[in-house]
Amino acid sequence: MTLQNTPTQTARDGGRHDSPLSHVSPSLNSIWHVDRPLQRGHSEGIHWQRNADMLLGMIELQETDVLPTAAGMSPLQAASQSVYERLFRLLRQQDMPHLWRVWNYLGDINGESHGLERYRQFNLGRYAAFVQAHRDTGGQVPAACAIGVQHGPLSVAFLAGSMPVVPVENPRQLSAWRYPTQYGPRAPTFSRAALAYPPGQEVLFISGTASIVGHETVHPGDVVAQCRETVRNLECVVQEASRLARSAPAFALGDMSHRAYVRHASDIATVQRTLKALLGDAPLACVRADICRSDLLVEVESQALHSLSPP
Ligand code: 3EB
Repeated sequence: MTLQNTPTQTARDGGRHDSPLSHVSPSLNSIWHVDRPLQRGHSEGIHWQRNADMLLGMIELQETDVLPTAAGMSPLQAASQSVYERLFRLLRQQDMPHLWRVWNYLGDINGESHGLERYRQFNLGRYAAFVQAHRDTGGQVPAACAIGVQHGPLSVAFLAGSMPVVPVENPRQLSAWRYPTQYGPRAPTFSRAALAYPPGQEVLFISGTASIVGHETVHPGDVVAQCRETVRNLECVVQEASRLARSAPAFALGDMSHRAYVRHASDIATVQRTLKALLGDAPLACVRADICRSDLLVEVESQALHSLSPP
């Protein structure tokens, strides 16, 4: 059983997953290959595919299709809670308990309504669903990204497995689940990276990583400096992941594949050039998207697959 992820657009046997953003750019189309037959289904509003070891799901929910369940709750908060409640119900029904990696895409992420930025509304709903499902909200949490698109439904893709991940934090950054309330009433529920274990493999998922040191944005307004700080953060997470990893040799940024989300289209060439110089020949896709803090101009997510030698 091997897992492969290629940035191509060609579907092969096994699993194919079109990212919610694949209509925006083919480089956002992520295809996971597995070499054993998959079972497919649709339940809880989620399209999913699974084998014995892991499950890949995708759900889209229109905010107008969800009724807020409490006074003052925004439609996005209600939709976010509903998406994650469905996700956790599916994982329970499928006996696939461990959430590995989540890709969250929401419209107008920095917009404000109900007295709160929409990303912060999303955090309220996500957090509530983790609590409702008796899940850990700090420590054992999945790797993730939360990215803004211009419009469209709340779209969440996820990978889950029969085996738990080893969460990885970044010593240069406060764990996001410990962020103080200046970033919103509920902290985001994700780890800086996760080591996941399909049979015979070790997969490193690095969450969306940005120019944040401690909990503060550094270099506002300077996209090149933000790129450099982001790479320093990636290096630090990779080092921490390698310390916790079972596979050898250590993970290295130059052997991973990367995707950069860039706030301003006019910065894409600069980001491409700056990151290329720091990441070498590693595959890098740059796409336009909004980032969850309005002062962040760029965010990078990365992944690598190692095979584990048999014991
Ligand atoms: C940060 O470090 C940048 O809410 O799931 C990165 C990765 C970010 C995931 C999420 C948010 C999320 O806080 C933002």
